Amino acid sequence: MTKQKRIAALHDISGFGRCSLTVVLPIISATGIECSVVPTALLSTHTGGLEGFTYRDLTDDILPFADHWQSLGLGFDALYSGFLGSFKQVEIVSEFFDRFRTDDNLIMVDPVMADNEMLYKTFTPDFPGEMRKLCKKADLIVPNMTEAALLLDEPYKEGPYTEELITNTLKKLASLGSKLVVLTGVYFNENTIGAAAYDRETGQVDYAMSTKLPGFYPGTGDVFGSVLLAGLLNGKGLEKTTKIAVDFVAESIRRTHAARTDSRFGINFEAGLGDLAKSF
Ligand code: PXL
Repeated sequence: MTKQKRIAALHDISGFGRCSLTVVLPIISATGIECSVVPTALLSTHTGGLEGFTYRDLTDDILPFADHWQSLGLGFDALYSGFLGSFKQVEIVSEFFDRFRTDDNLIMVDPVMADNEMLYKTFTPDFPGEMRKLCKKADLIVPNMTEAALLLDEPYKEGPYTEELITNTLKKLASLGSKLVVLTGVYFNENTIGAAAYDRETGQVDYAMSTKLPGFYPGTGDVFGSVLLAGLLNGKGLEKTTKIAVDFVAESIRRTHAARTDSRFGINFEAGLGDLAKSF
């Protein structure tokens, strides 16, 4: 019998708007992996264009979760962090990683803080420096192009990009500390967009592209990251998994676009879960 894999996901719960744990949990479960959650904050909606959201910080609950889980002897095949609300929270998540890191588990940090050249509303300009420290502890980081610029303390560059620029960016990001980097929002022309994956040990760079559709949808990074991590834990390999994740996001955007849903409500990933489950 194969061992049941288990991920600990440290993200907020945004009650409405399809991002963070309302996306991570169903996707990871659909791929046959157990998903334990450490909610970092509780919001009524995400912060991307929906006004008047409530926000309850849950930082003080994180280490008590860790204490209890350690007392139960729990272990995780991967630790996956996303939206973190404050400097203190980043420090505590860093301690959580120290407590649950083993020789063979995978730590994935999605440095959620910005998109489209802008920091999300709840962050101050010094936050990227703190996130950079957390990235050092990761085996894999998954920034978008805006987050990459912030992590590298460089000005954001408009696309279309060249392969040379993307390869240099991947290498600089890997020098922050992680062995693997998957960069999203990569495009070489106006018709396609996707991700670039880099393995520092082999030096290999792989691209996965899909047709570009207009519009901006919150939560796509969380959908992408969840499929990516589930694929890696299911032994698909970095290149193939990046392609699966890019295609899954593209198909979800296509569905949402066709239905003309309010883009702030997130992407329709639900209709793709059945096929995703079968492909794993
Ligand atoms: O998907 C990223 C995300 C997660 N959590 C919250 C957010 C966002 C992006 O806007 O606001 C609360």
